[in-house]
Amino acid sequence: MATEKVENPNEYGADQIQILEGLEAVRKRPGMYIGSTSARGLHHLVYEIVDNAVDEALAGYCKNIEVTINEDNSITVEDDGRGIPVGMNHKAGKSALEVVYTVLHAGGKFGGGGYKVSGGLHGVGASVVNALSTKLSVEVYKEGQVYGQSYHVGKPDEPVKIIGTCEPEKHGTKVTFHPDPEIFEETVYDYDTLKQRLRETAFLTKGLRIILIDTREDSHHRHEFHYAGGIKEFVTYLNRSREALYSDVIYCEGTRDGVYVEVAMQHNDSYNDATYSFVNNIITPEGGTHLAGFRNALTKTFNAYARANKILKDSDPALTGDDIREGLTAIISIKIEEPQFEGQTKQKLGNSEARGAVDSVVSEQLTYFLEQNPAVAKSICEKSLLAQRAREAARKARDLTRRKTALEGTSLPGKLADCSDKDPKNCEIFIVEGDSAGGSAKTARSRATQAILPLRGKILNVEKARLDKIYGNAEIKAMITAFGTGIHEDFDISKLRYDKIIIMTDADVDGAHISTLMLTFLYRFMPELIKEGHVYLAQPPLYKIEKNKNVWYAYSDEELNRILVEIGRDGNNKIQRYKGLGEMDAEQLWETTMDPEKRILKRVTIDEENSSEIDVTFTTLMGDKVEPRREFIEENAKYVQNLDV
Ligand code: 28F
Repeated sequence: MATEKVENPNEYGADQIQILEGLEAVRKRPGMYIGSTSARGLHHLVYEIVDNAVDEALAGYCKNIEVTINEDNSITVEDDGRGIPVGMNHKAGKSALEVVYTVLHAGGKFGGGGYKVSGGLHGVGASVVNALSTKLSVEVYKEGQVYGQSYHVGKPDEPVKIIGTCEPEKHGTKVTFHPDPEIFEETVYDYDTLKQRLRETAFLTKGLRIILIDTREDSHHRHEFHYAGGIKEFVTYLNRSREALYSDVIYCEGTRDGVYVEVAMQHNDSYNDATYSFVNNIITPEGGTHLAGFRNALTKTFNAYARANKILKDSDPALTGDDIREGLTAIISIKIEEPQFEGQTKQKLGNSEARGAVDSVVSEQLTYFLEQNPAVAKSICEKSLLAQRAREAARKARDLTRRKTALEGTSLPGKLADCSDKDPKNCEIFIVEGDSAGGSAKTARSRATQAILPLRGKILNVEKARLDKIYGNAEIKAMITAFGTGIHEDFDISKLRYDKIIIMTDADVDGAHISTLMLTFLYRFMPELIKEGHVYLAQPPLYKIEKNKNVWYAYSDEELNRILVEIGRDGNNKIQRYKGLGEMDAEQLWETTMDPEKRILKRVTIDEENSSEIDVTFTTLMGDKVEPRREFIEENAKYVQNLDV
């Protein structure tokens, strides 16, 4: 039963054995506690510790949290809260501090049974972080004393003791941990990943200041996040690359049935719904009862307002939720004692009381806001009416295509060179920029399993177009019919005709732009294809190197240099820089980019926990505002070198 040798049974009671077994369980199945042991899990360690400090902030005692990436990739988190209690916990027979860091808390403050729910343990993860760290040390500042304890792989080196003194006014907790490289596949922290998450945490906890510092060599950074307006400022941030429809951010707040509800929203001139919901500061990518309550309140309240003010006549059909949410950016954030997460990935809130609480708070306060701000109310109603008409036109266009396909059978687009294998699992489709590259790809392909769909020129920017126009676009129609899945409410991933959708564009500025337009379309209209891992980017080579009848291909400048060093850089190499796919003949295209045995493909992924940031990226890159785009590209130059401003 015990996994530890016990020298003296009087020193180690049953409690301790259980603790060791608990931490052993964490090391055996780390995925159960932090989701994964990839880079994602590595970053989760930071969030677990920060969450504890945030809880102290929510309790009203902590105002500042500082997160430091140390030179050796260990992490230090310090807060100015009350400090974890250090006194004796009589039940456990040791300091409360030691209990927090060594006992695997089964339930914790917010329940959840010790299992990972939607990316967090809700402030009970200190012992988990400890179990997954080679070394961890914690210090508590209280009344001029510094208390401390250190651990190796979760086991205390010594009991909690006073290790020094500090200013009598100083109070708080500081933790440093070294993630165990035997557990994690990746032990290098990514500054931007932490930055995005900590910014989001600061938005969700108004007034809290979070400072992130990178002290590693060659990557000194510092960011400070502090939002007095909380989620109101979150909405302003999300809309910063869009034109807002009105200047106010609408804000509702209240507590019902023990559920604390906060909602902030603002419409912009785009056509997308960018609503993000959170429970206890954790994003719920699949929504749930809180989101349902919000949507119900929104639809009900706007219809009531539009009818009462004769914006909708008695004979007009009601506005749908989709109409009202066109161009809406919203944050719904609730705090609840015992969240119940449902669905396969446990990302959907199930508590029924949350539905009523959000509905009631939003209905009441939104009704009041609309009465007080008739100009804002009118502009939202008018945008919704336009959306209603566009949706009606789009529906007619779609019905027409549906009827057509019913009559003529599934007619695939004329430009598509389909593959002969009928089992989608074996099949892939290349979306190719330009007719000439399309021609080479058609010659090069393996006919049985590879289909080619050439697109002419730049595809429509769906970020700037309404549904009726989008459905009318020939290139988009061709893709939708080729994929076979349908779209929106008709979308059915089981009808997908290809396992891989491969975007193949030139390795230059225009090619990067076309890939981004394609990804924008897929992200907005068929996100499931990306989430399920069906979307890829082909990687054509940048250079061809020839020497003595031998041929090498290089996919980056570094690779070119490596090859040149290997084969000797002399007058006998002939280096060719590819400008576009069209410059390769069919054989070269096959060898370098299409042959499943040799090619490089990049799979496109969505980190759902970061979805608000992905949304900001797309609107910034594809939207109308030039200045935020320029800034974004400057800041992210290393990632988006190829995008034109
Ligand atoms: C760098 C990470 O973990 N900060 C924390 C507190 C404060 C209290 C607390 C934490 C007591 C026994 C559960 C203090 N005084 N930062 C942190 N600050 N935990 S974690 O209490 C935890 C309970 O077990 C605290 C009075 N009440 C609570």
